[in-house]
This record gives sequence, C-alpha cells and structure tokens, in this order.
Amino acid sequence: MMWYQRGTAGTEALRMLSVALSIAVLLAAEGCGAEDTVHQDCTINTEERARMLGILQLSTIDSELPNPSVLLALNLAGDSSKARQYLLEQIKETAVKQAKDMSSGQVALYTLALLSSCCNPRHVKVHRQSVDLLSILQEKTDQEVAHWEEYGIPQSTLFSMGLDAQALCVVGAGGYQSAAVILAKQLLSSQGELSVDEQAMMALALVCAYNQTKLQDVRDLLKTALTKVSNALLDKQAEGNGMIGNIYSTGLATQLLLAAGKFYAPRAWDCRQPVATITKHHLQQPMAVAQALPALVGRTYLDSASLNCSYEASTTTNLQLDPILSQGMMAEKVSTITVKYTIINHLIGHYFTYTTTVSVPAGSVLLVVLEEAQRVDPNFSFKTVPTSWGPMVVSIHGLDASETERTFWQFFSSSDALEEGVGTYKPHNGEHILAVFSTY
Ligand code: B12
Repeated sequence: MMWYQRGTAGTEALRMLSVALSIAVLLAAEGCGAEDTVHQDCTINTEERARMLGILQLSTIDSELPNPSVLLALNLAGDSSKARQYLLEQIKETAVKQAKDMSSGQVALYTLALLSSCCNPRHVKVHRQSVDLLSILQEKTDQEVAHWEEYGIPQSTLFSMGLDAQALCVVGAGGYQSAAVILAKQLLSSQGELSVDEQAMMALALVCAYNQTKLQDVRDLLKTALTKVSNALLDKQAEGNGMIGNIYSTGLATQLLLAAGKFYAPRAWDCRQPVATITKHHLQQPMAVAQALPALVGRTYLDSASLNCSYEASTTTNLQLDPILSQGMMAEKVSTITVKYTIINHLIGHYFTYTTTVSVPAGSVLLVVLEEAQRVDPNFSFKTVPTSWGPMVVSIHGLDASETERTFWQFFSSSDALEEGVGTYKPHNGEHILAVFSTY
C-alpha cells in the first residue's frame, strides 16, 4: 500500500510517476535533500538563504525543545548540514517518547518534519522503541472533529486543525475529509474574523484535499472556499504593498498562494512582492525564519512528501548575524529606559487592575520589564512556559490562562496589540505596556 502521495501534482499521470519515484528514493535513502523545480523569480538570494539557514542550524543547539517546524524548513530548503541530522535524531526520539501527550497540531508538525526527512511516520524507530505517528495523528484529528461537532470550536486551534488535515492528506492516509469540510465551511462563514496565519494553514489543507478527492460536492465546497481565501489574501497583499497580514504571516500566506494558483487564475499574482518584503525584514527569530523560509525557496508544506532525499556531503553555512542588531545591542547597554506596566483582569472572578513603572536597561526585552515589576511588587508575579516562539506568559497575579476556557494574557502597547511575545518585543522609553486577561 502507498503510504504517501504527492499533493500538488498537476495531472494524475504525473502524480503517479512522482509517487513512484519518491517511493523508490525513500526505499534507497534515509536522509534528504530537495532538487525539484521552484519559482526562480520568487526565491530569495543565496546570501539571505544562507543567513536564514544559519539561524535555523544554530537554533538546533540552542533550543530546549526540538522544533519540528525548523526541521521541516531545513528540509524544504534543501539543507544537508550536520545540524539538520542532529535535529532529525532529536525529533525521532521526542516522537517516540512524547507523541501521545502532544497536541494534534504538534503531532502533525512532527509527521510533516519526518516525511520531509524521508522517514516513514507509521514506523518511527529509535533504540528499539517505536511509534506509529499516523495512528496517533488520526486519533487526535478525530478528537478535534468530535470537539468541533459538539461545541463548534476545535479542541486546540483552527491553525492546528489545518496542520492535521495537511499532514494526513499529504501522507495519503485518509481520515482528514471531515476536518477539511469543517475548515472549508469555517473559511466561508467567518474568513474575515480569522487571522491570515489561520486562513493560510487551513486553506493549504484544502488544496491537498481538493487534489485527492473525487466527490463532486466536496470538490465544489473546497473550490469555493479556496477561491474566496486566495483572492482575499491577494487583496491584502495589494493593500499591504507585499505584506499579507503582518511580517510573521506573510510567509505562510505566500505558501498558500504558491499552492493555490488555479483557484485565483486568471488573476495575476506578483510573487516577488511578498518575497522582497520578507527579505527586507531580515527575520531573526528561529520560528519566524522556519515559517517563512519554505515559501522563500518556492516550496510549501504540501511538498513535504515529494522531496528528493539523497545524502550529499554535509554543507555548513556561515552564520551571518545582522551587524545592525549586534551594534545596536552594544549601544543600548549604556542607558536605561522607563516603562509603565499595567495588568488588568475584568473578565472573571475577582477583578483587578495594578500599575507600576519600572526602569530597565535600554534594549531589554519585555520579559525583563515583567521580571523587574515582579521583583519590586509581588502583585506582578507571573509564570511563563517555553514554546516554539519563546516564553509564553501563562499566568499573572495568580490568574492562569486556560485552553479549555480559551482565556489568555494579551499584551498591548497602549491600545495596539503586540505582534511579538515578551521574549523578543523591546519596549521603548516611556511606553505603556498592558497585559489584559482576554478570551480567544
Ligand atoms: C493560535 C495562536 C494563539 C493562541 C494560542 C492558543 C492555544 N493555546 O492554542 C493565543 C490567542 C493564546 C495566542 C496568543 C498570542 N499570540 Co499567537 N498565534 C496563534 C497562531 C495563529 C497559531 C498557533 C498554533 O496553533 N500553532 C500550531 C501548534 C501545533 O504549534 P505550537 O508551537 O504548539 O503552538 C503554540 C505556540 O504557537 C503558542 N503561541 C501562540 N501564540 C504565541 C505567541 C507567542 C509570543 C508565544 C511565545 C507563543 C505563542 O501557542 C500555541 C498553542 O499552544 C500563531 C500563528 C503562527 N504563524 O504560528 C500566532 C502567533 C504565534 N501569535 C503571535 C502573537 C504576537 C501572540 C501574542 C503575543 C499576541 C498578544 N498581543 O498578546 C499572544 C501571546 C501573549 C502571551 N501570553 O505570551 C505571533 C507571534 C509573532 C512573534 N514574532 O512572536 C503569531 C506568529 C501571529 C502573527 N502572525 O503575528 N496566539
């Protein structure tokens, strides 16, 4: 039985040929490298690719948790460094030990990361222990669907459900159709309320599902949703001069526009615009780089199962850290800034509002402000958990965020919601930061 299929091939014959070739390569090799054709006009230059790969490679040593999005990006960008190999081993070990306790979206990312490394997710084996990641993913996706049917919301996030359906579809496993139909209906009924990131990940799943399904009414539904979303993202690109949503969602939206060409045809897409926008920004955060890089090399998550896996001699990339950033950090050390910080709960239980003003070294990230506030006044006590995007604040003043209640601590600069977390956002002198207990 075929355990995976290419999701984006143009014709049936080409798809079958591609599947056959990929399986042959898979049987012959354990590693990977990618050599298919990509949109040459819309790919980043060699220097920027090397800089981004360097950040990802370095993150494999730095991070506490192995990050499947990083492995996926390294593979889609054709990296064959030792760092990639080291991360692959860590991903396999973590999958075997922890997959059952992960969220559905995490299992989906592990599946895509392993697929793109030409490892069979049905049988991940490390030190005589093994795990069937696909069965776990199928079970967790069924739970997401059941939760949706009962409460009208996913157990985790729509973004994760998009990843679940993508992984199951790309692998050719089935069991993603109900999720795809839910995602399509949701995109049609409330596309405007969803973030660009969510729309892109949900719609990418639909592209794969559309290419695999023969049921005419399902195809019609998926086509309508994909036409709506891809056109909406093209409109956003035009409004934002290349930016689709914000800088962190532009890469994911570009993936969708790469994969969904036939759904907005004959409308033209200037793919150079978002690529130039992201390149100009010189992303630094490993997770931001990991989500942006696939589109910048002309690939999407749907290509995970069709990479040409063959080990070449290991290549290492010289890490080029942004000189402006390091100079800036040195200059900023000399002075201090003052930041006003307010915490508000007007949502549940005993309402509270506390405000303080703290001084921290200029150039400090927001986390330092929170730590200083907590040090001088225990009312500002807080807790964080490590995530793929860095530390996430999960509790302030003893009030915990809850996935079941769908509550979280939302951060603002005056009235504007922050677009980065406490581990990377750098407040300026005189800024007013607010943490507001909110729902999503
Ligand atoms: C769903 C979502 C949320 C949900 C998470 C709900 C949940 N428990 O599942 C909620 C609403 C809580 C949320 C909050 C925030 N988010 Co958010 N979120 C997302 C989104 C759309 C999908 C994440 C996901 O499901 N991933 C799939 C799963 C399988 O992967 P995962 O690693 O397990 O995902 C976890 C982390 O992503 C974490 N998380 C979610 N958002 C953030 C943000 C930060 C800064 C951190 C450290 C962690 C984190 O929660 C996920 C589930 O546990 C992403 C989009 C994206 N491009 O990744 C944005 C995204 C990650 N979020 C973002 C931001 C800015 C925030 C906030 C800082 C917004 C704010 N102004 O307060 C807050 C976090 C504040 C805090 N308390 O520290 C940015 C991060 C950009 C950056 N460079 O740091 C993203 C990329 C959106 C964007 N394009 O701007 N988010």
